[in-house]
Amino acid sequence: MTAATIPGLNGTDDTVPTKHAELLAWVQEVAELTQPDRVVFADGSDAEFERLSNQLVEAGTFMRLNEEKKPHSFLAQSDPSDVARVESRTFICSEREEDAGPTNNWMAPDKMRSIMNELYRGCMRGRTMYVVPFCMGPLGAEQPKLGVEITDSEYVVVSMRVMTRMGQAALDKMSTDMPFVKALHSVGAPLEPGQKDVPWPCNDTKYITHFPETREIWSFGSGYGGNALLGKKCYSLRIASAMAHDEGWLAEHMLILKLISPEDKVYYIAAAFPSACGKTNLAMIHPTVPGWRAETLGDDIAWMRFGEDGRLYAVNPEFGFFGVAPGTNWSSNPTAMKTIEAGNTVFTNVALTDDGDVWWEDLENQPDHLTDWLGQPWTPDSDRKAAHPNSRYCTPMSQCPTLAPEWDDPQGVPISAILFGGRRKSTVPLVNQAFNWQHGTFMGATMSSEQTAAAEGKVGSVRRDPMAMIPFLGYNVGDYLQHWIDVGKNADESKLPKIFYVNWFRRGDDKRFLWPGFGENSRVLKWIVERIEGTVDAQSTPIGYVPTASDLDLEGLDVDPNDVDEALAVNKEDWQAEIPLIEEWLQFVGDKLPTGIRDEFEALKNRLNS
Ligand code: SAT
Ligand code: MN
Repeated sequence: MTAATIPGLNGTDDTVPTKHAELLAWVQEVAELTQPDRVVFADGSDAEFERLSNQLVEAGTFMRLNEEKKPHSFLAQSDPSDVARVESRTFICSEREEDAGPTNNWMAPDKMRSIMNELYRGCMRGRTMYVVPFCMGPLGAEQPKLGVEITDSEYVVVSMRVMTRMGQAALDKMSTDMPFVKALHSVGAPLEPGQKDVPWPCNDTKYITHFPETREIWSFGSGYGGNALLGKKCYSLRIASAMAHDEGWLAEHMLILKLISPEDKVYYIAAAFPSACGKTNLAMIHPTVPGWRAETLGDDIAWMRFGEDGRLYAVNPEFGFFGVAPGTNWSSNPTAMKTIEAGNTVFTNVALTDDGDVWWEDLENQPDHLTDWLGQPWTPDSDRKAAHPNSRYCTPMSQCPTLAPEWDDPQGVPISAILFGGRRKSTVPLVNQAFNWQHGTFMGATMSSEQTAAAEGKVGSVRRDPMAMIPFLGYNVGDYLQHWIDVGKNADESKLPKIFYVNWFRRGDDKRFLWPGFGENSRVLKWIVERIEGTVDAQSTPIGYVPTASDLDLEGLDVDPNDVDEALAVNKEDWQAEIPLIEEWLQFVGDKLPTGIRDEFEALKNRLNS
């Protein structure tokens, strides 16, 4: 393949920076289909970031923030219709419908390809097509997990540079024939000659589609977050979960946290909560229990494989944080604030202050006047939010002051505990330990949470979200749960992580939170570590092992002891009321529901009735 066969190629010196035949053929095919004015290979350099961010400023997509307050940082305001993942437009296009399962939208791959080929035809006219090589997880891995995103969005290119190991280094790993995930993205807004662009091009028709068998992603119409930064949910969860199923590992929606005891003993913990339920806050926790320290390895995704010693090792495939801004502040998460303030941060849909800084709900020092995320004047009297509830900061992980030194180690870190959790006002206690791996899998399988703003849908309604993976499964949920059970069966259970279920969000009669959360969650983490070490007690309840208040280190905690008791209570009537809801969910999973999960459900009912 020569440069001349790629229409519009306009790389740095008009030569292609790779000899990877399959990649070049694909680039050519996409360029012929989408008809961009230019094709550029992204190299991931500082100069490229500079050039593209200046271009975005000129186009009105980016606003450069006050250099003293937020160095080298930008604010983007999206089209008001393009603000979150669109689950109703997200598809798993496996050959057989049953392989996508009851929780995913499905369409036959051929049919989807023909619909999308029509949408893609000429869709990059008037724009530049970027070829963005990237690697999920450390570049030094024995088998680096490579991908290439083709996109017509500069916003995506600069965001991919923050969120992934992007550019020439990833391309070099691909050599001439390494397999890679093909990820095609277009905002779907071609420009006629002379037509002026809008600050946030997108299309009312949106498709976020995955072909798990061929490990491909095709996305059209949206420029935001998980819809467009295809290394994140699309690759690292939907496609990777299918890879993990085939290859015997786990691709999970989990943070990775390092805890260090006063005796300097290290414990790594992975935790799955749905989007916008505090994963980032827990990943950056400042323990309030004296002598305990914590470091951060990841806030959203964990890939876990067995090491030679039989333990489960986790790596974070990402390179940056794409965190929810509202609620983040100097008291809830000072580490995130410091990471952001170090600069190089892209904000989307937060509010702009009059002196060129950003603001969002719950951030300290609320100004008297702002420009809100829609570009309208805003004052504290306004009856709408200044920042969109799913507004985000996109910031390099390397700037995180609590980053664990082993964060880029291809070996990963051995996990001692897995936490599941969600947002529940009632029923679910502060913490609860599974009896064993299969019971823990059942806990994860029946996880529930109140809907947040991270996806379209009614905020607050309870939905089942197994392992916080419902929106991110690349295959049938029944097969997925069986895969979890099999992982346990094939392992030495004594070396497997212990499984816990937490709920920081339980409320009392007057709706107040029963547990203060944030740094005080370290008291729960301490109990978890002591359970791993076998040095602390728990009550055996019908739902699992639950501490009493006296099992927790509550020294210096300023809360009503009755609240702690209430936060820990396992109320049989509440759980009996939960049974039909779990039943309904298991029915929904259908034929592929593993017997192991059914058995655990029967055992739970028996324990509640005895
Ligand atoms: O928009 S993203 O999918 O990247 C973030 C999230 O929902 O967790
Ligand atoms: Mn997430």
